[in-house]
Amino acid sequence: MAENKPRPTTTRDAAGTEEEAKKKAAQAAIRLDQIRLVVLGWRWPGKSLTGNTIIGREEFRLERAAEFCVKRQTEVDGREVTVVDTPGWFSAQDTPPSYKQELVRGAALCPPGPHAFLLVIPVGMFTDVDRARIEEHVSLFGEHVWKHTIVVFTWAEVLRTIPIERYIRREGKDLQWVLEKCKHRYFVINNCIYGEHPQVGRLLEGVERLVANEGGYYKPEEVEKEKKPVEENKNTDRDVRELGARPKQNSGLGLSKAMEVDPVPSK
Ligand SMILES: Nc1nc2c(ncn2[C@@H]2O[C@H](COP(=O)(O)OP(=O)(O)OP(=O)(O)O)[C@@H](O)[C@H]2O)c(=O)[nH]1
Ligand SMILES: [Mg+2]
Repeated sequence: MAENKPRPTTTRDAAGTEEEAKKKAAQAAIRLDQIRLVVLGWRWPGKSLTGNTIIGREEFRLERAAEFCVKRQTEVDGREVTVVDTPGWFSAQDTPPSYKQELVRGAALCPPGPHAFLLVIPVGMFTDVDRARIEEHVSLFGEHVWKHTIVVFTWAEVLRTIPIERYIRREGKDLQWVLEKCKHRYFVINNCIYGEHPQVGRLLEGVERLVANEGGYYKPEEVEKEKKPVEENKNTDRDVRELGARPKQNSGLGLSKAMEVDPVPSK
């Protein structure tokens, strides 16, 4: 029967297969045996549930306002994956110093340093205050943390058929500023899916590409180096000494910068 005959390979098919093979080879070349992740975000956007989705089990408790970091490990496709869940920062008031200290401790819980920080943002209204709070708290890890950060969107089911790109455009400059800081690395996670599903593998491949592009993992000791010029020039206050770099002032959008790294594919 005609439909059972092998299809003649066209130039286009061959080019497509070659492209596919190249992609696979490139991904295999940057494959890591171990992946260390720190999950960040304000309170209640789904940090712990995202951790559970990655681990594939209910390991992080979905209790409200967790105060301490929790570390869990699993194996995904032959890789040892470590996930550190952190306390969320406060949205409407100052985050207590003890929470900030615990947050910063998260990076030290997976020595020699996390490969990526997953900044969890729930799909919904995103304001200038959200942006400022993210900047303030992510900066506790030093400016170089942005090179290792991927935005992970939760609650994406509320978008129904709206593509995430349209949501990002519609939310405007504040959300776009965050994505620009992360070189447009983002991933849409479906926290309603547990266990075997290719989304976790795809997220980990995105982390591997980040590590290849940025030249390694996040090194906590670099925060000290960043702090030095500030300490030499100014009398810093107690919080800065205890917690790392001082939160920056808003520093504009810089949206004209070209996309340097492919978005982490989310589908
Ligand atoms: N429908 C839906 N529910 C979610 C999603 N992510 C999280 N949730 C729910 O939102 C609530 C908060 O999730 P958690 O993972 O505990 O949030 P968290 O960020 O760890 O919260 P804190 O530790 O208190 O800061 C829980 O009831 C979750 O089941 C999502 O993507 N979709
Ligand atoms: Mg939690």
